Amino acid sequence: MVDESSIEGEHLVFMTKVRRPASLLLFAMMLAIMVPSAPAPVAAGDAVILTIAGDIEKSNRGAFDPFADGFLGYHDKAFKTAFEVTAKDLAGLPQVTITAFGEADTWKGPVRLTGPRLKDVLALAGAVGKPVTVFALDGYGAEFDVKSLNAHDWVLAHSLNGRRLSLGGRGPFWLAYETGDTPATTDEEAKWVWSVFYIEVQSK
Ligand SMILES: Nc1nc2c(c(=O)[nH]1)N[C@H]1C(S)=C(S)[C@@H](COP(=O)(O)O)O[C@H]1N2
Ligand SMILES: [Mo]
Repeated sequence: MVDESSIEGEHLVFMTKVRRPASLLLFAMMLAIMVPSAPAPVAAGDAVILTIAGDIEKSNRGAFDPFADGFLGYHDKAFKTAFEVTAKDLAGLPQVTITAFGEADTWKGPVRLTGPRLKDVLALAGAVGKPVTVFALDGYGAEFDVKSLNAHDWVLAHSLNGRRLSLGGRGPFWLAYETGDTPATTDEEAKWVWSVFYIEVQSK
């Protein structure tokens, strides 16, 4: 049998002890050592997940830096002017969901892709009405003149069937447009760049 009165008694003694200022301080110090602060999330909202460079009107970072921009350097991308886009920036833009169907043999059927419109993303950097080249992690790039940018409602998708695109999958972004259930031609799909991480803006 547990004697409840004695437990309560001990508890009271403990409480009176920690209420003394010196003990309180010691208690707080011990807590700080014992309880580690929560680790930072892997992908924080302020993580840069896309860089837009070239002939842009808004810039929020310096020129290409061979140290800090190691992966861009690996791809021989150098620039004077660029705009860093964070996950939070993109989350603040209107999100659309499209049904996209490609031709390549890996496709089993149409998929749902969700993300902001490419034009809204480009507007963040003040890159409106200019040709762009969209580059992927594997080095693949597709060029878009203004006409081809306006020919479709291009979506820079971050999610596939409601799941965030992964690095190693087709993330961080996949460029596509609405096709409905009729697959795009291979020529069209060649512009559907997946694993997008860098956009170069050309002068008009
Ligand atoms: N990152 C990246 N995106 C890409 C490609 C690529 O090689 N790398 N190929 C393009 C081409 S030519 C086609 S037809 C489609 C389909 O590619 P998949 O067969 O690799 O799915 O993706 C397009 N997007
Ligand atoms: Mo292709």
